[in-house]
Amino acid sequence: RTDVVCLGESMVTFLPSRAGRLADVPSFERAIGGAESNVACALAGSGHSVRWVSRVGADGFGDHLVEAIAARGVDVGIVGRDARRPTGIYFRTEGERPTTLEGPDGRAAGTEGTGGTAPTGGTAGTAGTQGTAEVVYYRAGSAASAMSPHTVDLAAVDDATVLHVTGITAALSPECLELMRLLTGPRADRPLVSFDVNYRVGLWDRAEGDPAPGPGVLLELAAGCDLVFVGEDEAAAAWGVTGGPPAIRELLPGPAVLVVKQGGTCATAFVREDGGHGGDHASGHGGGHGGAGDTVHAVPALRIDVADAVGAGDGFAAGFLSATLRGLPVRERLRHGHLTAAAALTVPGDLAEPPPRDVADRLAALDDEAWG
Ligand code: KDG
Repeated sequence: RTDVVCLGESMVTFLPSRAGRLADVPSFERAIGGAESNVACALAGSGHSVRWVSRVGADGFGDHLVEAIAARGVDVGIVGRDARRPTGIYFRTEGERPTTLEGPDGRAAGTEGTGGTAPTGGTAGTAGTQGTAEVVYYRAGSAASAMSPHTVDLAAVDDATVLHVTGITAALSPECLELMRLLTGPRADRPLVSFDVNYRVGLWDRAEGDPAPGPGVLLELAAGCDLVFVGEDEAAAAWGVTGGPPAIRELLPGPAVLVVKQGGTCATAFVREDGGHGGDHASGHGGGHGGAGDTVHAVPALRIDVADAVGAGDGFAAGFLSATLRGLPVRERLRHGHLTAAAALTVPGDLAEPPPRDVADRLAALDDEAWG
């Protein structure tokens, strides 16, 4: 049994050689992206057995993704190849850097916290300090968008302690949404299902009158999962919920564990006390008490200079999942989330080696004062 199966689309990513409009960037560097494979690579780097489940085209970009993800120690044995559909790709731009070194709130420009959501399609970094990044996808009709209950081997998906999926997949095609409904729905002997909402605005833009579901469907999918990650900002954008983490918990009471990432400030975990997956009881550690039988744990974000904000949310999920698999207390899970996110924030591109386990354990065990 594999520790974690991560299912989702990966793409060859093109990172700009300089800041500015897509129209003005003269060249790009090839990298790889894909929220779920980012989580898979970070978990493999932390010593877990991980399988990536996806589809790519029978093309050179597909070869590159499979080879690069396998080189990170992830099992790619059941990734499907599609001779008729291409591998998805996408281009990123970078906002112009500000000329002053201070952001509007007095913080150093380009500083971000680890509790944020990878802002694909949004603003990278502290508001007003990094400019707006653009994300241009070429993924409609991709090989991965043909994932469905018929093209994915459910037995291989369920042969894991944890299945990690994200809301991106739900937006790719009606077949992908059908698959997500199956994976997040009730079935015998399913793994613990972890879901990162990953609301990507550009994937949900619909023409007026389009009968396809909007981001509200992400709430329906999240409700069926055991562990859910969501940014406070994306919950507001996707579902219109304001009022902070308690209001989000009220909207999503089902998951045994709900982690709300609050931009640069904090991450808050709501853990149901009724013996659902992932509680803290064995360790004797506890946090404050929320409503409806929850224990609430909040851990401040780390403030660091950002090289590239994309991938930080995936790092957070990987760190939290790794610590969950190891049975660490909830506070430590949040700290491992922040530490792995911090590693992703310090390198260009999505992928960063997570901190070695012994180092991360030492940092996570520092006293509250060190953690702000
Ligand atoms: O979380 C990072 C991902 O957003 C990025 O790698 C691209 O998977 C991606 C997507 O669909 O936006």
